[in-house]
Amino acid sequence: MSSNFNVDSIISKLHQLRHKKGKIKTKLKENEIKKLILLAREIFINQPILLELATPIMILGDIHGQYSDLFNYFDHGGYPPNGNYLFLGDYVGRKYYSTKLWKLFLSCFQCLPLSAIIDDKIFCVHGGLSPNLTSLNQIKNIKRPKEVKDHGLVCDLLWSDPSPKNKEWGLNERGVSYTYGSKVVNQFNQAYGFDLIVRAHQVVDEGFEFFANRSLVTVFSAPYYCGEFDNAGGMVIVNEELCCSFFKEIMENIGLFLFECTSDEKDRLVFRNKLKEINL
Ligand SMILES: [Mn+2]
Repeated sequence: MSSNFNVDSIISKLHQLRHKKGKIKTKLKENEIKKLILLAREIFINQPILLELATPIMILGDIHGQYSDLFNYFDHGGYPPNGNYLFLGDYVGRKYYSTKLWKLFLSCFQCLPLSAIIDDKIFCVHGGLSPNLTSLNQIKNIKRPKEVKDHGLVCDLLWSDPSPKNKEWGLNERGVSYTYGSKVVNQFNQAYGFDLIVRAHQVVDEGFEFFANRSLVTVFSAPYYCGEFDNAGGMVIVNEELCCSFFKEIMENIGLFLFECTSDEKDRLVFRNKLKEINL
């Protein structure tokens, strides 16, 4: 990297755009964007593909380029590095973007980690589980950069969905990957000692939605997605005791509020092993 490349000044330029609406014109030069992508790519590929993260941490689902919403989450959770965030994917929107830099962005996205584990207890992924997944080492062994095929382990981690229609595996209406039911979720969590799966990939009305008796939660962080839905945006906040609470974004600058678990819900979401350790 050349010495005049300054990430902090780029962040500050981007920060100035937080209240802009519609088609946002960045003040960045094409060359700066290219360098930024290459730098990010280098960082991603040197991280483990299955991240091992610690609490406290905040987890966001699809953000789909809803730029000013991103800052509302940062306002609540603290700006990085003061707040620690895990984003579960689908970062870009579907319109107004240059195809010129697309290939470069793609080469960067192909190096992103695919999943994460928080304090050994929470498994995080974009889409969900896979019938091909029999050991977490299979994820660790995936080589990057990776192209996503329309079937197989990587495809399922990115594109499978939970479904109440079938307790086991089912056909996915998207025409790609599978659906998985409560039995699959429970068996997976039991096999690997997880208490919760956090995934994204689907619009959910409240910004977060539980599945399989709170063994899985879908989080979606783009409120009023595309201007076509009236969904809230959600963020999972995991504290040091592995207690989860949920921040809900209703409408920018109008209603930001924190949904906290009732004490009963807290009991079920605090992970008992960890709690024991703290009490000792
Ligand atoms: Mn998705």
